[in-house]
Amino acid sequence: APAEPLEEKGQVAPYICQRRTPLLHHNTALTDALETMAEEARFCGSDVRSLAFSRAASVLKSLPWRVKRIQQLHTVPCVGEHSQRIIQEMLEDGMSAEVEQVRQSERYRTMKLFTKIFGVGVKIASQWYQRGLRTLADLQLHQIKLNLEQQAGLLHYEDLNTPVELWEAEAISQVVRKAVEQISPGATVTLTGGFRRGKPCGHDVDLLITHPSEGQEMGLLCRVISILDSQGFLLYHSTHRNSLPSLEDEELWVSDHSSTMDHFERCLSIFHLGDLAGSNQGGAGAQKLGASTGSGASSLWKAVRVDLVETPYSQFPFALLGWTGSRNFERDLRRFSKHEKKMTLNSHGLYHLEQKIFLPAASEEEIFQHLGLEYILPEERNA
Ligand code: TTP
Ligand code: MN
Ligand code: MN
Ligand code: MN
Repeated sequence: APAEPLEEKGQVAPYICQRRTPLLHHNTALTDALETMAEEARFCGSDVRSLAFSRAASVLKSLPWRVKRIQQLHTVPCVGEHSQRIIQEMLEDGMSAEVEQVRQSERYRTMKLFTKIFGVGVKIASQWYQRGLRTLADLQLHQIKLNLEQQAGLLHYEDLNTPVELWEAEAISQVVRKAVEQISPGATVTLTGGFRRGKPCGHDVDLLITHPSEGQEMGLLCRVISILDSQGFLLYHSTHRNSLPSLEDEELWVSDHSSTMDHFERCLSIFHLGDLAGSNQGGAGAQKLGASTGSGASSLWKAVRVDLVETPYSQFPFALLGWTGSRNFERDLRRFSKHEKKMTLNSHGLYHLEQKIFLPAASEEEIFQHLGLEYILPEERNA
């Protein structure tokens, strides 16, 4: 066995952003169980409980060794009593009766089914469950009113719940890049989200659009969307024009929502990934995009969720850091900034609350430096 790991001697840092969390780790069975509990708590509207399970799962992902005895966790932070009970059950029996009971419960299964519809959150799913709905067909039977987003989500339910592969994400990035360059040479398209963290597949494609001359990015997203639409790539899109407020307005940085604020122009869309019948090997996707005529057999094409975001160049490093995730990593990064550094961090910038100054950055590395944190690579942010 390797030397007794440091982590067993109380060396695990309390904040996720102070730790390296790889995609593949040593405690998958335990973290799957804890994440089921976190999801179940979220389905019940217990966000605090959900966060506790989520934090316990995150810390186990960062351990460079496999947990074999519960005593090994005594000096590891963020593992609460209930999480410890689940872990103990798993270590002793290879499974947790409590987790299995959740997984088989009608409520959990139904909530899972409904929240997997694009545009449906815990609140709506919960209402449907209360009304006695149990299947997707029940939505039609009960003539449930759906908004456009949810209608698209239901129509493409299967496709949107089939993982998006890296080659598909790259093919879509390339299509967007072509449209962007056509409108504004010099503008760039960056693949972010889970794929930037090294995930081989994901639930959507997250793309950031910017232009090196500040101001040139304005209106770009809107025009890109209209080109893509006219080229037949879009099955659904909805643009949110959150006009960018002046960052000089201090209220933005001191309010309760300052660290979750995201005022970028953005588009939630569903792409039509054409003719997948042939090869789906690396890189070949780009030429195949858009090749089908649309309403045909689902085996010939696939619907893929794409998030498009337009950002001014001066805010790009902050947007990149904010959109790379994971959500758990982002949450702790912002919590650390506020509580340990008296700074507000969001996808637009970093503001020192006591000195009342902005801390500009030209790269993610500089943001970590401002916060006094060691740089964590995107691949190490899979908390
Ligand atoms: P997601 O696309 O939801 O998650 P992901 O890319 O990590 O995982 P998956 O592979 O399943 O797609 O979110 C990516 C990041 O975008 C996440 O860290 C939070 C950020 N984000 C915002 O900053 N604002 C928003 O409104 C949304 C929806 C996401
Ligand atoms: Mn994503
Ligand atoms: Mn996304
Ligand atoms: Mn389809």
